[in-house]
Amino acid sequence: MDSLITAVASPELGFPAWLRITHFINFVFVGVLIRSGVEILSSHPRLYWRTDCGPGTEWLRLTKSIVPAEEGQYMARDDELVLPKWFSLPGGKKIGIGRRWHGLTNFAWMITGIIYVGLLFGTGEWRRLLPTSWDIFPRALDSLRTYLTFNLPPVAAFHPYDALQQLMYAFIVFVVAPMMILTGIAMSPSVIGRFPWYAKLFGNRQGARSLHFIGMVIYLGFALFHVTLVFVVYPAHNVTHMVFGEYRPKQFGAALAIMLTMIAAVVAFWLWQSWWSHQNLRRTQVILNDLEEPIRKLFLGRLKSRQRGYYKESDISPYHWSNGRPPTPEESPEWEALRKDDWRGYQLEIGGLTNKTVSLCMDDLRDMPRQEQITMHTCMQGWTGIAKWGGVRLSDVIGLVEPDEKAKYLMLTSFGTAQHMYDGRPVEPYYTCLPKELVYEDETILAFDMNGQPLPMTFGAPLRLRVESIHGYKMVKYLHKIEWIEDYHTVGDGMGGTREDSSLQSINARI
Ligand SMILES: Nc1nc2c(c(=O)[nH]1)N[C@H]1C(S)=C(S)[C@@H](COP(=O)(O)O)O[C@H]1N2
Ligand SMILES: [Mo]
Repeated sequence: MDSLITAVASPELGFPAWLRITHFINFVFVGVLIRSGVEILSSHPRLYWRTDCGPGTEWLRLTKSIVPAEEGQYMARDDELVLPKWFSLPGGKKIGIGRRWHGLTNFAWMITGIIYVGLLFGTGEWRRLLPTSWDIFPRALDSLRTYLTFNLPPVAAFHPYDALQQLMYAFIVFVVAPMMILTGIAMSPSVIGRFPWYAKLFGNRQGARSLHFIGMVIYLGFALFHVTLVFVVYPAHNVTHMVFGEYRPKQFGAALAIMLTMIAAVVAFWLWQSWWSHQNLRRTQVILNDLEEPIRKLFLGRLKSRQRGYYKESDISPYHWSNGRPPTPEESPEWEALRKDDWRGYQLEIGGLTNKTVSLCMDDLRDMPRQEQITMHTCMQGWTGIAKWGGVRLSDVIGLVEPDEKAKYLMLTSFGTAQHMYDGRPVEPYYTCLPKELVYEDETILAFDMNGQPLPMTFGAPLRLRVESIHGYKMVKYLHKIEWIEDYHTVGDGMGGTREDSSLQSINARI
């Protein structure tokens, strides 16, 4: 049998070093992607085909919690699951860190993939994966029948894989992997804010999110099947090929030991990532963020939302999720008093590093040129909702004052407070810092109307920020004041906003 295997092993379709190395790196990265992906999913453990994410419209619900039908009763934050640290990356409801691991690893994984596919075609090795004749299908069926009856196809059927495995590998490399990349891109509010049609390719953004999840399930199922086959079907052949690049039947034991050690090391690395992330969450946040920032700037930095005119009234979501409750009378007696008086005494303060300070009441704001836009809200936790927002352009409002040369960020502060603080200290007002390019986007507005009505309490009355090319956590509700500042490091905990300070998100909310 040994001689037979040697005779069959095709001369050019071997197991060259680049193939074995990229295969190994891919194994490491896919594990990281799945573990961090699970962390991301756990922050909104529901999957939909509809954009509005209404209660009961999930096709898959991974939590026992039931969402009440009435808007504003249940906050997205209440819905987050806490996963064990060994299970997800980093575990323990740290979605901000999970997202950064996912993004960074994804980038490295794609580069590995490009190198791998480039070399496949450059060396002629593509023939190991891509079938060259239709009879692959009947042959794969034959293989399947053989496996299902607990038999093995003859060694002669492997070139270097049998037809069934070849088809599966080709499917994973040329169908599932590209699908994961394409659906992953649709997760970015910058991409679908600029190109709303892109999400439509998958039905809508929730369709893309669901397909992304299904792709992960396929990956997991495939991994299980694939690993089983490696160890069940001519293991000596597979394992020595994977380790040494050639068939060395006498060294099967050594090859197996090397391989199992490497697998154990990878598993240890995965667990170490969770442990290291939790060691010092702030350090982890800063390091991962700094590593990812240039990539985000390069690919997403210039994308500005262009959703006006794309969505129609009929696209407006019948249900819209919320995050962040209105301030309680204890949190903000001021807001409470203004609300009782129907916002008559409300004054939006605009100042900071400026030539003067200006206050605007609701009537002043309503007298300014009005902008209306039907846009999709994407919360970084995963849900979306489409609504019609009416208000004034932020650039018009801050155009009333002249910022200093030093002013680089616009800080917007709420009457409401953070839902919790990172270190457990008493909750502070919710705030965010926006870099200039977001401040001056066409579709960045201060909204006082939602779906043709004055802004409801849950959604930020009397005034809230809308920046349509980024995630929802920067869109301050119950807006109190606006200030030009020099540097966001000097306010709050220095990370750029409440969600950045307390939930370890990144100030660049484009992905
Ligand atoms: N004041 C305040 N604004 C806030 C929040 C908050 O907790 N407090 N949550 C943010 C987050 S994470 C999201 S997704 C959106 C949700 O907006 P919605 O409740 O209007 O849907 O508000 C943002 N603005
Ligand atoms: Mo959010």
